[in-house]
Amino acid sequence: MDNKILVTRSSMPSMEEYIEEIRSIWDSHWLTNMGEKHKALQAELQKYMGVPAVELLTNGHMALELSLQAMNLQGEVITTPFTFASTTHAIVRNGLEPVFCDIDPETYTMDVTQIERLITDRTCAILPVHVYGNVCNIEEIERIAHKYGLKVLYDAAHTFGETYKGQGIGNFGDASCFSFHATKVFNTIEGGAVCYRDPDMGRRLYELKNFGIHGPEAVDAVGANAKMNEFCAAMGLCNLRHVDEEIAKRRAVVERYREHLEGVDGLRLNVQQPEVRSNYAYFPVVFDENLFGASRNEVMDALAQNGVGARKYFYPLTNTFECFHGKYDVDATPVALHVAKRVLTLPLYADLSMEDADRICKIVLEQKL
Ligand code: T4K
Repeated sequence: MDNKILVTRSSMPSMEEYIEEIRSIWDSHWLTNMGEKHKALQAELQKYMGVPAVELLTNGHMALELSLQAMNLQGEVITTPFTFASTTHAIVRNGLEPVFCDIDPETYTMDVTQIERLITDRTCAILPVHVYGNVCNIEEIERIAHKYGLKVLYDAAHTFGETYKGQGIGNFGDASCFSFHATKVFNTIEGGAVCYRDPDMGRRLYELKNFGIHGPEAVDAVGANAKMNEFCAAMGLCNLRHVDEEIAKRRAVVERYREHLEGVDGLRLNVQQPEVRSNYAYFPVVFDENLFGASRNEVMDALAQNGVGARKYFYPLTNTFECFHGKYDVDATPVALHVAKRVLTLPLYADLSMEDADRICKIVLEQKL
């Protein structure tokens, strides 16, 4: 094992705690298909997230894909290219057309002033991303969706545990999709969830995640298999006990980074949103080479030479992916392109030591001319 620092490191309970949690699985031999752990995690999460309903799934991507399918949409979906591949792929894999909206230069979330001009008679939904845990302009998105009769599905993969104006972040839009991947603030190894309000949405999601099976002899719909298994749910039950402490530790790292990097010419640190209780999911820094004296790539290389693995989340933009063969006009989202070319997310996880945070900042600042 080397002592490299990677962009993140999975949170894990003690081995003893996990073994204690999974012990009953050896008694029951019940490994998957909505067992006791699944039921317990679902109930715990509903409380913790402060939402009316939550459905557990195998991962955040299937949460997005099946939510779009459950909404029974056709046509165009307005979304952002400044995101992980999953967001755009979920749209395309549903036979829907992504229409890319530019991003706001402060929050990197969808620029709501650009949405209305992208609406056509084929638009059926808006799929914004609370990227890095930065909350979208929820009120304006609701207003536009209401005015044009559009569905709203939030990609909330980065926002587990956040609140906006005191309400759990899963309460907005028609549904919100969360990722519980190993790299996230809260993980179930692999996993995801959808928070929703409409019971019909819940019924449809359940069908889609379990082959459309309604009873031993009743298959009423064509569904996939996207059930969370008992070992993943058990990991979630353990991690949930510690998540507040984990978020507090992440916050301390973020504050340390800010002490070193705030106010440095040519560095733009992530926005702090007063009405959001943050989960400190990511620490993106946007480098202005002309002011700072070194480019994002030069800083990334310098960090790598010192065993520090920062990442370019989110470069390249999804609308430039090779799999789309130049189908989308990247010049239509100039702010997203500008940020994607300059952003670097620094390592961030609960157990990152203050000494390592200091060392990372020192390497970054040494690149400054
Ligand atoms: N929407 C958005 C906006 C998302 O960001 C994501 C996922 C999704 C939807 C889809 O959710 P999921 O279907 O994944 O639940 C990672 C994650 O795999 C992905 O979940 C995440 N977004 C994305 C932003 O990051 P990679 O390709 O960068 O992961 P990887 O394997 O390079 O890991 C990054 C670092 O994490 C490693 O350097 C070390 C650490 N790590 C990784 C793994 C796999 C661990 O500490 N433990 C681990 O088990 O995509």
